[in-house]
Amino acid sequence: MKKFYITTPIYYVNDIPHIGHAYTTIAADMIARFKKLDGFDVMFLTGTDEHGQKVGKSAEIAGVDPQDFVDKVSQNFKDLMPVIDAQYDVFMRTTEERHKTATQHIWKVLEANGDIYLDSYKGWYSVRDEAFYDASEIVDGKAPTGAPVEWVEEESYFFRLSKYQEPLLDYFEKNPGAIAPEGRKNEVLSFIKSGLRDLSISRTTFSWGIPVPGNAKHIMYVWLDALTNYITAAGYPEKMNFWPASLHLVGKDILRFHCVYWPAFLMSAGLPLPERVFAHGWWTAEGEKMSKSLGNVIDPVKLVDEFGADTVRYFMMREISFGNDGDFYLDNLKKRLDSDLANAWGNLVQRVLAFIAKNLDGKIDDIPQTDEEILKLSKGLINTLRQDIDSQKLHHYLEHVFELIYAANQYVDAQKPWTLRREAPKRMMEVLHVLLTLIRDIAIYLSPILTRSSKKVLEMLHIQGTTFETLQEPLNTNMTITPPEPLFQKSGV
Ligand code: ME8
Repeated sequence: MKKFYITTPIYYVNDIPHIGHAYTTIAADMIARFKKLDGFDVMFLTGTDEHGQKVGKSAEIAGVDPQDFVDKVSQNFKDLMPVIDAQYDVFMRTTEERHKTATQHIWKVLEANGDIYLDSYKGWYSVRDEAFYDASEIVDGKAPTGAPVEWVEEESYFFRLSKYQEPLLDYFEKNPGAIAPEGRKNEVLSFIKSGLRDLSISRTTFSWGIPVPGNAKHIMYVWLDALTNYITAAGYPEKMNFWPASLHLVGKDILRFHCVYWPAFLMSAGLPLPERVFAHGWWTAEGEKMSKSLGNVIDPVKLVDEFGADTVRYFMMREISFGNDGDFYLDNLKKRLDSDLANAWGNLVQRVLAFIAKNLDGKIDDIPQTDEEILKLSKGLINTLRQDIDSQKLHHYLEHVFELIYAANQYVDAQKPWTLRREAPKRMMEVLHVLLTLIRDIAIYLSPILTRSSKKVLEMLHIQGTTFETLQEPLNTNMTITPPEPLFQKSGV
């Protein structure tokens, strides 16, 4: 069985989860579910990043022991998963013992390869970004991200990042699909070309982290610790079952860490590089950057409470092109719910199933598959959708499925089963057979994103345990369709 390993970033436990965290997780979940239906052996990893100064400070402000603090906040992230219906395979916490072992191991390997040396660091550090910044990057006394920075002078271990400048450029030239979208790749390449300086990878002024092997005065840089989670989860330092990762999904804010530092660490450790890093865009809320101080942070739990997981998942993946930035307008979510989910998809299911339940006692004849154009369209769609998933064009995926939904609704309007019932009952049966097959196929195609309502539709058709192979099977007509409940409640705007 072909393997597919997909990851989200592991989220900082300095605060409760917000819609941005839900976003990456839903995207990864959609891809992981698709790959599972497509016959892959999938590992979907998510989790929490629990060390470092930022988390340590948050624990201090809360007046709680850091371990108790991270246990509590990490649980909030874990609890989010069933709410947004994200079916992860592994939830990694960087305070787990196996992760400490893996991180100390990789440190020793980098050291043995001559890539770590002791010196002192003098420069800017941003706790919010957990990043070192070069003086040339500081704008108006702030990091390029707008985060505050502080001056740091301390003894520090360094990683010979400069040594990997050419190998990285060479690698990305030979592997053009390794960073996407293209614009992000160009950003990474120009950052590397501007000259890589050795990277400080330990701190001595706080203690919340993994100690450097052999010199416990030093705590490992939180990004070396965090990035290593991707291989800890795969079994490192033992034999790894799932490595290299097929896809690291990240936000555009953490490109440098994933596309410069991480591949350089892996090269030094003699490990293969991830096949692809895809950086998606950033959500704002009704035109503003989401921030605690503005009080406009969107809580995914409240949103799901009000609209249901399917609507939130669908909206986030459909509303903006995956890779671009987007603005979260509640009105747009309501519009999508009403027009796409309720009026187009919900109505197709409703009108066809209700017709069969009401007029035919829920029974249709077992007639051979008819040779309708629309069925060919549906069967062929899987190839397009595979391409959409493999290029992370998640919005196109949904557009393509909805084109089929619109075509199916037009087919109902054109064939008029209610007229055929009187005039040509055999043809009516053919049409309904086609329509139920289409509804089954669409529900399967939508199941990576509309996880709950697709399951409901398949249950209405008495189908269980589908994969994409089901698409090629004839419809089972040995069942009774009962009057359907509406799939979606309109928002009422
Ligand atoms: O960076 N729009 O954790 P983090 C879209 N621990 N995505 C958003 C978002 C927004 N407004 N806000 C957050 C870290 N995200 C590190 C990662 S990985 C080895 C360590 C998502 O809690 C997006 O995926 O700050 C972003 O990259 C991530 O959350 C940052 O999460």
